[in-house]
Amino acid sequence: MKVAIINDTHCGARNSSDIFMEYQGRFFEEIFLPYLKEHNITRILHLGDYYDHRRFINFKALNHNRKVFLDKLRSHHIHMDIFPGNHDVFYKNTNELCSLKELLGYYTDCITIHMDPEVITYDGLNIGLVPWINSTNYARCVEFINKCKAPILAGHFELEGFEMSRGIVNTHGQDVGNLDRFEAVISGHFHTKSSQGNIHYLGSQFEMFWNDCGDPKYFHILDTETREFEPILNPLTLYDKIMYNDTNQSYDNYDVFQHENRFVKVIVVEKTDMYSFDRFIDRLQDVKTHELKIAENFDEFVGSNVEDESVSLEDTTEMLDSYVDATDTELDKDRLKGVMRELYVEAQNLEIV
Ligand SMILES: [Mn+2]
Repeated sequence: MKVAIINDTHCGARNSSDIFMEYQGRFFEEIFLPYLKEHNITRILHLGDYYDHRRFINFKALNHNRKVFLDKLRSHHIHMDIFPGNHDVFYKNTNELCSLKELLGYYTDCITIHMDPEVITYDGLNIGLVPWINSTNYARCVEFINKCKAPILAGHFELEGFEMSRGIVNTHGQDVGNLDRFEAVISGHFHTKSSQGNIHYLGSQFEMFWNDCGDPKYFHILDTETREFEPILNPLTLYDKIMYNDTNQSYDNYDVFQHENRFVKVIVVEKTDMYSFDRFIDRLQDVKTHELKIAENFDEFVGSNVEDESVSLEDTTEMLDSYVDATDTELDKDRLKGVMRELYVEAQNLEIV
């Protein structure tokens, strides 16, 4: 038997923006539900964060989600097991007030909400489910984890040492008991897919922020016989980064229309021809994008008047260049300088979410 696993779907994401609502709708209608139909999959396990906002939801997002997903579960005879993630609960110290209980009540014929840790069985395979752990249910959840006999554990864990988003590691995790006991631990919560040993963060199914750009998103299919989790890529993305460097390519024939209806960030690595750059940006501005950001450093504005500053932009890029120059390596140093510069410009424009 095959079970589809989703997590962190965040209905109502980004303040219930129509852009994200439609993007999520397309995933359900064009990718996820057709896949289930094609492979005769009628069971879904959701690892929490069904809704985005802990305290409220917009009616339009709620109505849209019902049409593109919940009503389809019923008409396609699909059953979903779900437990709350941190975004599904109102209070930080208890799961008692939970949006899943408030909003999924009309769907109890096709959705089972698991508020407490328990073992469920899919075709003979036991899976331990653990809801979002807070101070009220902590002892109960840890005791369950330490005694659970199921080979697979599923939760919405906040574990130390795992990436929260790509490249950013969580440094203040929760001790949830002995996870080594399990053949596999799967978890929602962090939106980038990563694994360490038997523990697997599955990552969200959508791009929701700039730090999701270039980070592939998947849903998963559990085969209860082989106990393997197969990732299925969601090909639908929203964010594009353009690394502008006119020393290694011409932008005269660049297809700007590929960025239509997308979030676009131009990261200026090298700009030697101002005229070409302006023409490229003009063409890009004529395309209907959701957002167009241009990230560059402003070396040209750091002149003699700021020479006395001990730290300046100019110093940093020069320092990076001289560092590369001083490095004893067989690698292409110009290419290395370009990569360092990309990272530097991007780091200056990093968004904290
Ligand atoms: Mn989440």
